[in-house]
Order: sequence, then C-alpha cells, then structure tokens
Amino acid sequence: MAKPTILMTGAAGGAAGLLRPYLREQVALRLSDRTDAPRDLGEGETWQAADLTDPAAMAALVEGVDGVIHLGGQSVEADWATVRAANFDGLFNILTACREAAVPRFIFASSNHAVGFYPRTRRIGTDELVRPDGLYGVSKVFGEALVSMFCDKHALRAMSIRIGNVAPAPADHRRMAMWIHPEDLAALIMIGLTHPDVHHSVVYGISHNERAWWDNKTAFDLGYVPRHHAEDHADFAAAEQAKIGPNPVGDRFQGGAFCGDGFTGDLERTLKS
Ligand code: 15L
Repeated sequence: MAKPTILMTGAAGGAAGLLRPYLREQVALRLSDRTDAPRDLGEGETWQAADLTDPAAMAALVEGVDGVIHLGGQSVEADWATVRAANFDGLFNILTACREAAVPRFIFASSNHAVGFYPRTRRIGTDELVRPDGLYGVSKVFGEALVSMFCDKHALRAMSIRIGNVAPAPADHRRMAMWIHPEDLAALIMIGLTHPDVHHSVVYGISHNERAWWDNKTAFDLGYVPRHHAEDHADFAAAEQAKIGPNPVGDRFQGGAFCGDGFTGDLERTLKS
C-alpha cells in the first residue's frame, strides 16, 4: 500500500532535521521551507519551497497531501511584526489552504512557552489557563485557538503539541523537565496523524522525564508511550547547566530565559498567582 503523503513545513529547521529519519520510514514527506532544498533529501522525500505569508503558495503546497506537520514560522521570541507575519498570518494561511483542499489532519507545533510563566513549583495539565511568556508564546496560544476553531467548525482533526525541547539529549536543568527525544516526538506526531479519537488534542511534547512539570494524560490516553528517559542524560545536562549563568527571573519559571527576557514585572506576584 502507498504511504500517505505528509507535508512538513519549517523543514530547514533543527527540529525537522531530527524528526525526518523517524518519519520517512512511515510516510512520504513533502518538505517545505523558504529556502532551497537541502542536499540530504532521503528516499521518499521531496522539496517545495514556499513562504507561509503567501496564500497562493500555501494552496499549491497542500494539494494532495493526507496531513500536515506544521513546524514552520517563527520559532523563538522576536518583534511583533515578525511574530505576527509568520505565526498569525502564516498559520491562518496554511489552515485556510487545508480547509479548501479538505486536508484531514494537522499537527501544530505549539510550545512550552504557551505556559512559560507557570512557576517551576506547579504541576500543570492541559486544562489550566495559558500563561505565555512573550510574543512568541502568545502566538502559540493563538495557534492552539485557531487550530481548535478549524477542528470544531471545519472538520479538521488536529493535535497541538506543546513541545518542551526536542534534542538528542536534555541541554540543561530546565530541559530535564521538558526534553523530548526526536523518536518520541515522531511517535506523538504519528498518533496525531492517525488516531481515530483525535478531534483537537492538546498534548505535551515530552519524553519520560521524572522531573516533568506537566501531567501528560491527554497524550497517554491516546496511547503515547515514550521510549526515552531524561534521567539517562542527567550527567550531561548537569555539565551543560554548569556552563550557564544564573537567571534570577528565568530560573523560577517553566519558560526559563524567555521569562527573564525584558521582564519588568512584580516577580513575587507573578510567582504567587
Ligand atoms: C521553543 O519553543 C523553541 O522553538 C526552541 O527553540 C527552544 O527555545 C524551546 O522552546 C525551549 O524552551 O527550550
């Protein structure tokens, strides 16, 4: 049987590079970014350059695909014009193209920064209020809301994955709580693309992390079984952490340095609420 064709946006980025080897075994990947094709296209991978801010390019990009893994857009904090173009207009454009082409499945790469201002002392699920830690975090909250509306109103099935940090190993103390191995993220994505019970599921993108601040019940209920353990990399993470200086604000919150960036608030009040 032919493999389903899945579009991956943001395919020139770091997360895409880590995910592709795990996903291309299971699906044919139509890769896209604003740049030219990379030299390492594998078996079953094709490339189509496109800009998220161009609605016509998005319509051409989604033609004939069975699902979308949307990693594209602005992936860290930036000024409002940049975040708005890539993560507000860009997401609207690709979702509209999906609706018009009746694409059935959509994976939205949300982020821990949608809830970054929760103190590290709190354990949260996916039903608490959002607490974004910057304009980028706000764009991820908006993204989850827009995806939700397309599912309720336009028959899309989608998964918003609040990714902690995808990497071969957790890069510091904070990432020990929110790290996800690319193989685990690929497994979560495949659940989002195929599980019959998915309407719009919001899940956390983490591996098996004993120090996690998140209750990932919504993912476990869909059969997610992470294979990788953050504690296996504890020495590496501690060594990396030792190279980083303290961040008086960021070290108190789940979003880390994103919270400290430009902070002029009342630290104690934010921590208490
Ligand atoms: C994110 O959302 C970013 O896309 C990624 O580059 C990391 O900064 C990650 O969060 C993180 O918090 O570690």
